Amino acid sequence: VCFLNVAFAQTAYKPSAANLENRAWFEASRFGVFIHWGVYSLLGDGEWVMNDQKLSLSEYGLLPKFFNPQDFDAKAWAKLFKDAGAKYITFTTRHHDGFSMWNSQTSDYNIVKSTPFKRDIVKELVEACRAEGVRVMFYYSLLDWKRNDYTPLGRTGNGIAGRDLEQGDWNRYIEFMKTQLTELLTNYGQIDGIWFDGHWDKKDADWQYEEIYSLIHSLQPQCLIGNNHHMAPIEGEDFQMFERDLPGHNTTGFGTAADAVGSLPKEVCGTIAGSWGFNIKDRQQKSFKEVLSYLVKAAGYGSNLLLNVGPMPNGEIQDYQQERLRQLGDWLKQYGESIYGTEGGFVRPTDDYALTKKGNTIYVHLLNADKASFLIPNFTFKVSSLVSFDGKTKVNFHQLDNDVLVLQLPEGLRDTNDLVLKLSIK
Ligand code: FHN
Repeated sequence: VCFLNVAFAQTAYKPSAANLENRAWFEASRFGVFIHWGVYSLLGDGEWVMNDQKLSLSEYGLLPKFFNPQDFDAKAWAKLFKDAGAKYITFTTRHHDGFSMWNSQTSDYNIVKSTPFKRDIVKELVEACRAEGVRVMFYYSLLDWKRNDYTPLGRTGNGIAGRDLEQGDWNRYIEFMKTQLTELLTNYGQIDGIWFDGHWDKKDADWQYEEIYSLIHSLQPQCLIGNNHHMAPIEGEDFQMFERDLPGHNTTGFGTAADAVGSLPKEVCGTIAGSWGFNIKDRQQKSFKEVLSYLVKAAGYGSNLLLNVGPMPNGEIQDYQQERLRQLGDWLKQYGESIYGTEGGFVRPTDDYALTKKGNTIYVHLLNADKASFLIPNFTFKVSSLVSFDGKTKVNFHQLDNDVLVLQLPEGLRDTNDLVLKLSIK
């Protein structure tokens, strides 16, 4: 027993001081922009096009030859993200197609060596965001549809013609990923997070996370690790992520049960469009109210929102997606204090309201303020005053014995997107 304890103590992950500091920064940030962009964007059918359209490796391999996004302007993107009020971005350095968006030395299958564009997009984006004070995290796919050494244990992508299923070499694949992660964390300055995805393709494989995670933390101790494995966090991870669903919800089928929501910083990722990568059949565009509610409810759960854009093949972000980001930015300029640096999770948000807290102030976000009164259950604080966000209008309230807070909105105090009230507690 003693021996086991010692062994456990040696391997248990203890985040460094720099890492803990970065977790605090991350939690206070509340809003980031996710970017899905790669050679798949050329076909305008989402980032899964290779798998969905059953393209062979040689067919898909034609795409890099045409990837030449002449209108890509990293500085303009970075300014847009800054204006949106985003504190960080998470960029797809490599999605499931295995194509690297930086000048990787591991193979020629990358932006610099096999496209006419020849520019290191990761480098340009990192530099531009840094200049705007927007931090950078890297999305990195564990799943790979191209490499032969990935295949023998795999499932997804086995239908892709041109892969030699016999040639698998799992350890070589892990070594390859380590080399790539080392490049990403050595050549681009401070990177604040690695965002893994694709674990679910091989749930039973030995992903060697202990080694991979310690490599990341040894290269950059502050770098936060998250893994979209759709499970409760495992040893070595620094934040917990939720795909499309709010923490503890499971409308997508791969959501996380309420009891799997842990105490690490949280992040919900979601789209402005229907899909992540550029899709010309984009019929599920979210309105401003929808993206705002997403952000506000995420904050009400004590979680960040990582809101995705899918830039076009020419390097531009679609107008309506830019517009949503700017609308959020304008809103955050006015109401940011009710989102950034707040706590959440003390009252479960609904479609009608979400509550955030900073010190003795609670921000009550009313998402359907065309109603005249609201009942908020499980409200255990004692209220001393309740006013409109600008402090100019008093709002009537009373507290029932069973911890229900009753709000009565005066005529004229309405906001169809999100009416924010300020409540002081004793
Ligand atoms: O398969 C990916 C998908 O393309 C996208 O990257 C999302 C983002 O969370 N993650 C995966 C699905 O779980």
